[in-house]
Amino acid sequence: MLGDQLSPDMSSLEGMDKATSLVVMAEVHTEASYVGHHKKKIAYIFSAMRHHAKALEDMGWHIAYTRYDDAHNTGDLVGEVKRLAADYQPEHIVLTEPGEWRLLQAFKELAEDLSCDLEIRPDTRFVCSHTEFRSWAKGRKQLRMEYFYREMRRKTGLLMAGSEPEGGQWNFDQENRKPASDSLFMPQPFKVSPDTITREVLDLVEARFADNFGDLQPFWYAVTREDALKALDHFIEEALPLFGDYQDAMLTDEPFLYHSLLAQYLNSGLLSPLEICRKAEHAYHEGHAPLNCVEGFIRQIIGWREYIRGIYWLKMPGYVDENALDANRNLPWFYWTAETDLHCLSQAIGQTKHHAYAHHIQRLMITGNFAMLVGVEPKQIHEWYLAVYADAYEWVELPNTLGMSQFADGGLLASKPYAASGNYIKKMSNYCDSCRYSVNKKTGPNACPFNSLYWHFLQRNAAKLQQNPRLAQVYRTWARMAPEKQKDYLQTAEAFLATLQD
Ligand code: FAD
Ligand code: DLZ
Repeated sequence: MLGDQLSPDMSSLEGMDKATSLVVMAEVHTEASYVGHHKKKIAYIFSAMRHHAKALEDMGWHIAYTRYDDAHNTGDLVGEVKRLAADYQPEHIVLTEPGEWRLLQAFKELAEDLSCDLEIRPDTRFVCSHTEFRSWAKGRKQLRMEYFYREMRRKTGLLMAGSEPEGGQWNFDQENRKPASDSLFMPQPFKVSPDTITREVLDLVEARFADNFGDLQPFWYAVTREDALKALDHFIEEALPLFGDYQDAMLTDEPFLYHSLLAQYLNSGLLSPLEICRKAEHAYHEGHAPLNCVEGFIRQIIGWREYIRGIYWLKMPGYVDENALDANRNLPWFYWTAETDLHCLSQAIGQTKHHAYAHHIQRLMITGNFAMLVGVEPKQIHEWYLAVYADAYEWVELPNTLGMSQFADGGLLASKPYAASGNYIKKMSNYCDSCRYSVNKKTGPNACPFNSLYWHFLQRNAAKLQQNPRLAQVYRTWARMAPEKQKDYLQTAEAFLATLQD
């Protein structure tokens, strides 16, 4: 049972006899170091694993749990299975398929080596199976989330009035995406005090991962299913009624706004997608939360999350190497320190360091947008996102980064690059008020760098992007610009790019 398989109803346990089976779980060096994970992410996974092992034991399962510092720990998941298989001589080993391609390959190779049978079962915690996604995608010229999402609504019956969508529309986004005002009441996240198990893990992480990115303290995540359910109830009660309205907003020193903070619980298995969506749907039927918010929230989970997973398994293993825009700059060093005078970046990266969390628009339109505009190599920014967020596993992080935020798949996932100048940031946040750069200035040393980088990006990639119908208007604007103005933009961007340190 892997570190993100912490659900009570894993397919690997189905039909197994508690009396004769052994559940194997292992904290291992290779998983804790394939990228330099945030300290909080490691602490979260290890503590949730230890709590889950205890919960399974309380349910009557026999557990072989390898702790990170155990003398016999081989340091690797495959190594642990081999070691225990040699000790226990099982007739049969059962695994729910890993969420990451590299681990699935490793276990398939292990199966060749073992003297007993290794059965890999589908992960039934998702709404859409691999086969179903493949058959939906087959033969379509373009894959678009919106149509997939409608299928998932029909399949689950969520927010359906018979065969029609509740409220007569599938999507209420035109009512969402308002900028937030800092006078709004902000709900605080659900926080749990570390218990003895978590405190032991925090000591371990402090000792063994001292040089990893991020602040370990304060640590307040839920690490049990019971507490994750409380976090879900807290979100529904406090934040869901305004989730949609302020989904895309950003405010200085407000890292969470009306977001759920549930992705890490969902991705590691403490919560299931359908239980979350059913509770949100119930809040709508009870009159507690409006349709635009509940529909928007449910779409993120049965729409985006499932769609992203489908793309990952459809396109791996080649997907990770895609680089459609031939971007090759090293990741700027400030992504690890938050020390930059661009206030929006320092806010998004600073809270990432502190909480291992940033919400979607910060990931997409601040750190992702900037990396794409300056031309960071997709693999480097992919490894950064995989390392720094508590909810990051490759199956969900990679398509979001490579496809949605960097356009490195050439438009498979997004119909146009999510490139934006400072204007977007000004509209959706109050970051620009506290920035040393002026968002209203277009060129020169005091102008918001996003303004000139935007045009530099479009000009640099014109051969690849100007045929895109969704970019026709911006390329016409560029073509109509006076040559002196174009030169100013490009020179301002070049001067800024020359200051970036990796
Ligand atoms: P909320 O805003 O409250 O949304 C509710 C839920 O919807 C989330 O918990 C999540 O499960 C789901 N969701 C929303 N958007 C997406 C999406 N695009 N893809 C998948 N699920 C989604 N999400 C991850 O779970 N893990 C990642 O490693 C990850 N990496 C990302 C990298 C980039 C560059 C971008 C642009 C997005 C990434 N996302 C990732 C998607 C999204 O940003 C996070 O799911 C969200 O910010 C998590 O915070 P939350 O739980 O408060 O989400
Ligand atoms: C991310 C992670 C970490 C940090 N540590 C472990 C671990 O020690 N043991 C484990 O079983 N899983 C861990 N994981 C999760 C895996 O790296 C991997 O991302 C998922 O299992 C993929 O489905």
